[in-house]
Parts: sequence; C-alpha cells; structure tokens
Amino acid sequence: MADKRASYYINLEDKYTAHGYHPIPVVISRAKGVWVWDVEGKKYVDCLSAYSAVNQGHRHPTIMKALREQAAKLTLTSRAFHNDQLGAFMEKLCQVARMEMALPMNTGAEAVETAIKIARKWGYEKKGIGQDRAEIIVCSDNFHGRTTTIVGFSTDPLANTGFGPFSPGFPIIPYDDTHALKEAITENTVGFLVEPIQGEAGVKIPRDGYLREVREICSDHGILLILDEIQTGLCRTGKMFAWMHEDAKPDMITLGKALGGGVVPVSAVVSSEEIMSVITPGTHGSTFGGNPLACVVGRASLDVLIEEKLDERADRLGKLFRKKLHEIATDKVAEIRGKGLLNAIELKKSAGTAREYAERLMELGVLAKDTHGQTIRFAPPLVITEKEIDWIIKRVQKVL
Ligand code: PXG
Repeated sequence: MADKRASYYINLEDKYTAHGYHPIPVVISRAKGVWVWDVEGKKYVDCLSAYSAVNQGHRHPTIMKALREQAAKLTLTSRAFHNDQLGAFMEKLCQVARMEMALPMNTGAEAVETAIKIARKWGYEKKGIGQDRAEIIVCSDNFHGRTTTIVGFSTDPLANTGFGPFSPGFPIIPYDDTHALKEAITENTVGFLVEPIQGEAGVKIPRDGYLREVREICSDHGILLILDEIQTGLCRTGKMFAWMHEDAKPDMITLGKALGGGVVPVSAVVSSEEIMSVITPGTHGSTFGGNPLACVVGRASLDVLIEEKLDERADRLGKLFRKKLHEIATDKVAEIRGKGLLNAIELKKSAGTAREYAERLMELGVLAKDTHGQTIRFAPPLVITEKEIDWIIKRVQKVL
C-alpha cells in the first residue's frame, strides 16, 4: 500500500466517501511534532494542526505513553459503571479552567449541544422561564459545529441550506457588538453563546474590551456567558483560554479539539456546581463520553500544555510570526491578523484566491488551509520552534 501514489488514495476516497470536504490534494501517512509526511515520502510542516486539535504536536510522547498504557488496561466501560480515570481527569480540567464541575463528551458539537441543554434547563429551573421559551443569543458568522440544532443558527447558507426545520430560540446578533447584545436580551434570555475569536469565520478578532463588556452585560442581566473555546482554548491564542486576555471568566465553557491531544475525540463542558447541578441521572450522557482511554489522553494533553508552557510559547512565537509576515515585501496582502498561533493572511482580491496560494505552499512543503476565498490560516502546533517558523516564512515569502 505504502508505495502507491497520492492519486490512488484520492480517487479511492473520492469514490467511497461522501463529498463534504474539498481537501488540499496531499495524502498524509505519517506525522511527528509539527511535521507530516505524505505517501510519497515528502515532508511538510503542518500549519493547520487539524483546526487546532494538535496543539501539543503530532504524537506527543507523553500523550502516546498515556494512550498505550491505558489501552493495555481498560478502554471503555460506559457510564453505567464507574471507571478509575474519570474523576482525576475532571478534577484536573476543573483546576485548569478555574471551575467546579465538568461534563465529558466526545466531539466539539456535542459539547456545544450539552452547553445549550444545560443553559436552557438552568433557565427553567433557576430563573423560572416559561416552558419552551428559553432563548440563547448567538452571533452571525458563528461556527459551533454541525448538528441540526447548531447549523440551525448558523448564518452560513452552505452549513444549513437543505437541513431544516430548525430549533427555535436562538436570536442572532452581529459579532463584536455589545449594543446589539443589550438590545437582544429579553425576559426569556438564558445565555449568550460566543467564540472569543471567530476561527472559522476567518480568524475574526473582536476589538479589545469586547469580551470584558460582554461579561459585564451578562452579569448585569443575570444571563449565562457561554464561551465556545473549542478552537481558541488550550493555549492556542497565547493564554490557556482566550477569555484570560481580558479576565472575562465565563459561566460555562465548551472545550474539545486539543483536549484529545490530536489522538482521540475528547470534549467537555466546564462550569460551576450551581449550573451543572441541573444535570441529574437520565437527563444527559454519551456512551463514549468520559471513557477511560479519553480520560488519560485528556489528562496527559493538559499536562503537556502546562509543563511545556505552551501558552507562553504560542504568545511569543505568534508575535514573532506576525512580525516576520509584516516584513515580507508584497503588495498582495490586505491584512495580517492573529493572536498567539491562530493567524490569518487576508489576500487582496487582485492577488488571486487563497486556495491557489495554499496549493503553491503545499508544493513548497507548507500545509495551510484557505477559507472564505481570500484568507489563509496559519495555526501550527504550539511546539513549533523559531527555526521552523523561519522555514515557513521563507516559503510564504516565495509564494507572495
Ligand atoms: N466550536 C468551534 C469554535 C469550532 O471551531 C466546533 C465547535 C465543532 O467541533 P467538532 O469536534 O464537532 O468538529 C468547532 C470545529 C469541520 C470543521 O470539518 C470544524 C471546525 C473547523 C474546521 C472544520 O466541520 N471547528
């Protein structure tokens, strides 16, 4: 198999796999740290990190060791029984998130669905909102996942056209607009669900102070601030969580992606005991959520982030990366933006599409993904070195 060419795998995948994606034409078969190798043995630096799920780098030794050791003992019990790993993982997660209780799930979308259920039930039980009236305010250009409830409040026609009817109760306001938030709050509002930076919208960063103001508004009106940190959390933006840039601690946080260390799907909702207490036996769950394999991987993933100080590293190297991007002499770039190692180059319309640039970068050994026509995202694993950043910059300079 290994001696087959990329076109063989692409054609095979194309024939038997639903066409929900338009991947960059590279077929990866091996990875280590920030590097991946294709089936023909060519090496690339990964500048996407599986949309920030590989913050710790591919196959981090600490995470792989935890995986191997646990796989040799116990992998799945379901929550019908206790297992000896769940408590320790949830304890660690609560400590890191400075919260009191967590609920383990698998994928990011499941964590968001879980947060929606908890917020609604909290609204009915603690705020006395009338039956089936609960509203959760969301933002335009949001990305929270692919379930029918979630795509129902997406403003991207590609994400939701053809998938209705949708769940009511999600008023949509513009992002980065605190006036609109105040206006949208009614007696039925239970929470505001928002991304600290809109990753999928093309790394849209709100103005300084936005999150802090949002925090104040939610507190003043007695509604829950629910931050989706599935992409921004776990050191990606230069802090353990993006809310820490403005000390805007949420009431509930959704996590996923790098919580599984790029190895297995691990997600969670983390919150206070008061809020989490609305979940009682039978009201929510998941067969694989909280499985012992996921728990040890999740705990090791957090350990790596902390021990290797990947928050500081992302902050420092992100600044360096943007500085070097700015130094490239080119008339093709409209904007360079980012926080930590979540970065984007916005190309001028006259320069051509981001897809063309992503494909040329691929040929030079840099895997970055285009989005929304003109944007290329750069989000390498946080274990990247300065030398490897130079390696990327040289190639970006070439294609620009
Ligand atoms: N919230 C945010 C902020 C995300 O970026 C999710 C929730 C959903 O996570 P799951 O694990 O359910 O995918 C994301 C995911 C894709 C895709 O292929 C998803 C994301 C980024 C790029 C592509 O659907 N982000």
